Amino acid sequence: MITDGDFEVGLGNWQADAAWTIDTTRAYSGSYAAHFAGGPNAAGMLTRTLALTQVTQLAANPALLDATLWFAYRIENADGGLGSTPQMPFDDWLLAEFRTADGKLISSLLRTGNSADTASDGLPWDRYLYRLLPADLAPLNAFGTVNLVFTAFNDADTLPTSFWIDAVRFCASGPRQRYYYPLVLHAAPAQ
Ligand SMILES: [Ca+2]
Ligand SMILES: [Ca+2]
Repeated sequence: MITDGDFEVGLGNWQADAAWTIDTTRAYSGSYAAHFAGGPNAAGMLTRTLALTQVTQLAANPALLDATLWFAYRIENADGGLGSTPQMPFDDWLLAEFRTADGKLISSLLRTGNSADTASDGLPWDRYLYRLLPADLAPLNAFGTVNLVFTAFNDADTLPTSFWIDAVRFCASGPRQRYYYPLVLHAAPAQ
């Protein structure tokens, strides 16, 4: 079974810009997590392509109830800046989104950053849970293959914000069956 959502065997099938690496200093599960190293103008995307063929079949089945996306994330910051707009009150930020293979936004999942719940003042790890109802699954089904994308960015100052992602799960469930994210992937991981 493929289980690269924990980053215990490296990036697996995740695609990562240089700013995202596998880190051993922080982990929610096991000993490793994906880490975005903050710094002036640091930017990078961490992407997992999800082939939703099996989920699509499930969605066409009225027995399907819902799907769940779950992950843990951690914010450590040295920057107290509040950005320039009420809609984006961060100097340094992290987004989680579903995007098409060519980068178009399908749905925004999480928008957070340096002024949100940080490890120094709040929970060491925040836990994200999103329950996708059939209406949420419909646009994903239309694409068949979608990217789960974490995008991180730091502004130009020398006050960094670093982010960690770990224990990513995607689970589609019906009344009698439960399919876990690793089982709906087509490709074997490249170690
Ligand atoms: Ca881990
Ligand atoms: Ca900053």
